[in-house]
Amino acid sequence: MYDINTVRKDFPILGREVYKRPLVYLDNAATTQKPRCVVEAIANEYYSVNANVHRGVHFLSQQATDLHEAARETVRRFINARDVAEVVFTRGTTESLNLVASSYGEAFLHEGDEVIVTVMEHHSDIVPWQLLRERKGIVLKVVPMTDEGVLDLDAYEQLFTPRTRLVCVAHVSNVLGTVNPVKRMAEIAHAHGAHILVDGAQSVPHFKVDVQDIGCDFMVFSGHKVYGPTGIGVLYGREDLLDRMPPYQGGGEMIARVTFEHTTYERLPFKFEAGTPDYVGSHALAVALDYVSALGMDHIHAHERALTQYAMEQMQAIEGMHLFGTAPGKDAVVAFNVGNIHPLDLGTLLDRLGIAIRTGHHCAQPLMQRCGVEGMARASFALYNTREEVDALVQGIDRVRKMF
Ligand code: C6P
Repeated sequence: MYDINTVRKDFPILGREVYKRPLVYLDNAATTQKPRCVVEAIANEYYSVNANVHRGVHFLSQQATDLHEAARETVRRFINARDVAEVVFTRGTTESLNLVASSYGEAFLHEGDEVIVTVMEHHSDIVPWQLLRERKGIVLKVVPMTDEGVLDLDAYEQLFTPRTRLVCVAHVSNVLGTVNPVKRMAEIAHAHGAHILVDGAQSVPHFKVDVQDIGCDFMVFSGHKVYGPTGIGVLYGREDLLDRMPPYQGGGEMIARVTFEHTTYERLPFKFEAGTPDYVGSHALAVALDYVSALGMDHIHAHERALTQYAMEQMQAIEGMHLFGTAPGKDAVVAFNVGNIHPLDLGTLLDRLGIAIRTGHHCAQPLMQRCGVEGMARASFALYNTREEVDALVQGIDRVRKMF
């Protein structure tokens, strides 16, 4: 049984007040709060294990290395990668995407080659490809969507040419909550001889993501959005591809042997992990993944889907409400505007009621342009949010609306 009251007790911050009101934290797509076990894992490692990994022969270094490599295995299991060689630790989704753009771009992309992105991508899955376009003259193509926020799969298929090399798609939109059909999109990409990268920043925290089942070539996510610490993230890549890609950065950890004449590189995944890794972060991420696994990703998903549906129903009834993203099966994110109220005003006034939401372009300006707005307000849910919090949001929005 998924007992929300027990679950909430694991997150001390949820008990605090802001402006003398109970905190209603609905900005989970930006970052999630951390359960006690994750915070304690960080403190305990610094208190009693801390040493640099992969270098020392001494006890602490070996213990820290064991925790770091055990974390890699936890991630592997969590996303069902074939081998730990396919799990690269990075600073987060953004660095993972830049790593692929830089390294895959170097190995596989030439002038005139095409990369397909979608209209609902986050800037971190657009700008690295634009930087590559400036460096290498690749061509960027964009999958359009319907007004409901559903990708147009016919249009997607028509974008492919013999020069298409890679597709990059958000598994779940951080604005619309649309769950994109990445498995089908992978089949189509592969049928055209292209690779596919799935941005799992907004899917990994909400439901089981199985990279082998999806059949993707790359998948990226951030630790801090899945109850882990900031500064740690993951790049999953198919081993044969990672093997053929050059290092992203040079330094310690990623080399086999260095002379002034010639350097050879470490085996996977270390080839992509130059410098001291965030070994405390990786361990704490593993603790977070174990935490959500123990709750059950299916339970978390069911809870959040029901909450999202409830929020959509309640919010729809508010006068002047415009909801963005009404795709069937949408997940954990509700973006909206109310009448002519500027989203920043809405967010600021809700904040005074203790309700934390995000406002603005959500790092998806091309999507804002597609929707014909400068910005939106956005509530996003996590495993610890309740119906009462949705009610507080709805009442809060209504109260703000009446002020205008
Ligand atoms: N979206 C949001 O409030 P980083 O910052 O590297 O952890 O994640 C970047 C990122 C990439 N892809 C998607 C789909 C995302 O949602 C995000 C982060 C946050 O929506 C911060 S802008």
